[in-house]
Amino acid sequence: MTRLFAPPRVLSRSDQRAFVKEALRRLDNPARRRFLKGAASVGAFALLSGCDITDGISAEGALRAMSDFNDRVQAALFDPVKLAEEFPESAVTRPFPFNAFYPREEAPAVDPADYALEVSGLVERKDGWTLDKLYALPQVSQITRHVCIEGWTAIGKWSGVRFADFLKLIGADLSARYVGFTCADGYATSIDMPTALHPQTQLTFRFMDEVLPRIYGFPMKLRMPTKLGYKNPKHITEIFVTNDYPGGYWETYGYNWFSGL
Ligand SMILES: Nc1nc2c(c(=O)[nH]1)N[C@H]1C(S)=C(S)[C@@H](COP(=O)(O)O)O[C@H]1N2
Ligand SMILES: [Mo]
Repeated sequence: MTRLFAPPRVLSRSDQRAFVKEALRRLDNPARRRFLKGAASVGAFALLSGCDITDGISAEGALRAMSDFNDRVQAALFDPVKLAEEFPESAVTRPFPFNAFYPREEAPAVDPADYALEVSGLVERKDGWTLDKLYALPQVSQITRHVCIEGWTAIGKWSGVRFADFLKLIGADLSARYVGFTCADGYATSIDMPTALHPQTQLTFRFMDEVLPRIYGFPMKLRMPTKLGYKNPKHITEIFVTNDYPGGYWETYGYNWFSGL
């Protein structure tokens, strides 16, 4: 078997200190960083990451631990009722940017006639949802900011059903850890249950008061103003509730899983 990485290296004392410093630097929110600086020590890091670096871990293990640490701290600090900022219609970004792991011409063309959203895993009612059935649910709108990790932000208007209401409707186990998403273009992602139940997390059918256009995720996307853009799956075909970590497309390439804003 070919080795893709250099053989693992054990961290020295000074590397360990540098490592904790770097982990803290990567917590993007300054308030979180300040909060943690007080408690920051090798011991606190070990506690939060479940990884005792004083035992000596490999460089590869250290990177993974740093990422887990970031996820856990973000999850622990997530406020399930704090609302993201909402904006007036006049603040909407036109034209709204498109982004995907392919050019816009390749966005999937889902046929509404034979579409049914699958729900699976830890839910009581697994019957498929046709678009007519979904469109008949009570809907809400939000004008919020989308933040892409590639360095742009844009404000848009999205409408759909509150995701918490939908999860209750399908009898989802609300104490499960994850909700996962499979998409028509092969994309996938997953989120924590507290974010799934956040009041602004929306199963979105409409963009700017029109049926969600193909490039923006027809027939539906999950809109979360509390998470980075790549956590907002477009063209959803399946939603599943699980306690087994589902990961995701960009998460597999090393993007942080929690990615809260
Ligand atoms: N199915 C699917 N969903 C996706 C992506 C994708 O490639 N496929 N890209 C993500 C990324 S990185 C961003 S920034 C947003 C872009 O959404 P937009 O085209 O509505 O701006 O979709 C996210 N959801
Ligand atoms: Mo993105």
